[in-house]
Amino acid sequence: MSLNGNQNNSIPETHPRYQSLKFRHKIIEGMKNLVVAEAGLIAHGRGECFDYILGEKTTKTAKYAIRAAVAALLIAEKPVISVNGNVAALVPNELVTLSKLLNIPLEINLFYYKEGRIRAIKDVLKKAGATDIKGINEEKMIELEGLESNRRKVDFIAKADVVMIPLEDGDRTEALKKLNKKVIAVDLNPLSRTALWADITIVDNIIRVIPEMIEIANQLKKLNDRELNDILNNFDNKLNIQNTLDLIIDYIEKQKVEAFKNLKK
Ligand code: PTJ
Repeated sequence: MSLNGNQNNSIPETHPRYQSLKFRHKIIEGMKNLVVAEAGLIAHGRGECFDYILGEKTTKTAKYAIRAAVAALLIAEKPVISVNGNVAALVPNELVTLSKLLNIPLEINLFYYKEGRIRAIKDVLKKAGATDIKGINEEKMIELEGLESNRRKVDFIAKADVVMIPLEDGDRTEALKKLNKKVIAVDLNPLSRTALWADITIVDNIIRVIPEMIEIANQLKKLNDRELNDILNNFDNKLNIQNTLDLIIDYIEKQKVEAFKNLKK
């Protein structure tokens, strides 16, 4: 079987970068269907670059952050997961599974407004089985204080106490923090403003994060609030980001030797 982005561009499964190319094509298809913004292609490329220097795997620091994130979502009174175009294109089914498992609504929230995008994303989520989708009725939206971008228009997020924001640009984390919300970010760039401002920063690819969260949620659902709070209180986001940067440095150091080992010249 092969992957068809378009008819001139089929990628065999044996291609050494098949997995990465498969997700690239999901983003390209998403852009053609209005789900993904044009800038979403560039954002994806930036993510791929950071993923490379993390070794394209879920690191132990990402696992700590994922555990803390799931604990925070389980303890929360009004949690919500914000969904943008890239996330909807990459992991719609997994996102819906997580949302149902934790009983958390998904809220469509876009940086790049374009007529028809909300509907296109809603259709993708519905097709994946979502039943609780917020952010689809413009009339019900209110505007977040201190934010100029289109992301200021929110629905359930306005009332939420914990907001998970995968693949976010710049300034919304800051605005959410000023409104006393706990923010969980998923961002492959450990030094982005979102990553640094969030309470819990998962530095990993969303395509691995959501399946891992599903697995951890199944385990943590059995714990009581005191045990969940212990997980949360033992998590230090600043230290975890610093440790992630150390892992990147170690990985690059190793690659100075390893990268050349398998080359048959
Ligand atoms: O659909 P919209 O209109 O809401 O727009 C979505 C994008 C992603 C285009 C918009 O939010 C944007 O421009 O984001 P930025 O400023 O490019 O930031 C996205 C961040 O996500 C960057 O730090 C990337 O490194 C990171 N990123 C990209 N792909 C992934 C990722 N992080 C985790 N998993 C990925 N697959």
